[in-house]
Amino acid sequence: GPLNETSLPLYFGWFLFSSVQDKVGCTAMDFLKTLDTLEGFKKHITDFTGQAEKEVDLEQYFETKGILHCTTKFCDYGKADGASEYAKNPVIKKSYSSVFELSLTALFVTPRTVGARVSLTDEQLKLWPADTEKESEADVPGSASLPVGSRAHVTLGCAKDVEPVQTGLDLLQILTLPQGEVVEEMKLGSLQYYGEGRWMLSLREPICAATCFSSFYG
Ligand code: 2AM
Repeated sequence: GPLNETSLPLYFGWFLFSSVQDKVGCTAMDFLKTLDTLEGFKKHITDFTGQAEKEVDLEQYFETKGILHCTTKFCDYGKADGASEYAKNPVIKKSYSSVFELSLTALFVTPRTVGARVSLTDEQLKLWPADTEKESEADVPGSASLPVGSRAHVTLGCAKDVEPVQTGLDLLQILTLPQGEVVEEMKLGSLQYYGEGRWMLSLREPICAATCFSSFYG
């Protein structure tokens, strides 16, 4: 009935503990601060500015939005396909409000978004809707062939007028491309360029992020 429908959240996901949010936020800011000073990045500056001589301050370029989290299921208050099935799934109910340690294995940047890639364990994949990557095929051709869970990420920031849903699509796009060119070995890991302003830093030491599986109503 209508009551049931209104009780569905905007989305389910893993919410980073506040201490972890600070840590991840700082790591991302340090990365952006360094990235825009690298010669290898400046060489491709037109990807971001459209003009060769212009500089970009990546820390200013991206806006941060709300509490850091990894969305598992976007429900749109019940309007999204499969929302109520997901919410009713016993595995979801059982895991609700439990603590999970997510492994953040890479940071990525595009002219639209900045995010962290999340590598899910088999246990965590049980909370991940199995058709996510297949349903992304229309937006990002090639997604359907990627392993389940490939879209898992934490949005760290979006460029002006860009919605956070873009972050997962940007990640999927990078993952469908051939290995990027290694441009720099940074303290945090190796930095690869994938063309068209797409950068990915594979972290030497993944960030272990304590989270709570829950939902957001807004
Ligand atoms: P995100 O997971 O990339 O951050 C509220 O908008 C949250 O739901 C955001 O976290 C956002 O993106 C996610 N979201 C919005 N629309 C979505 C969609 N169509 N599919 C998956 N996630 C979506």
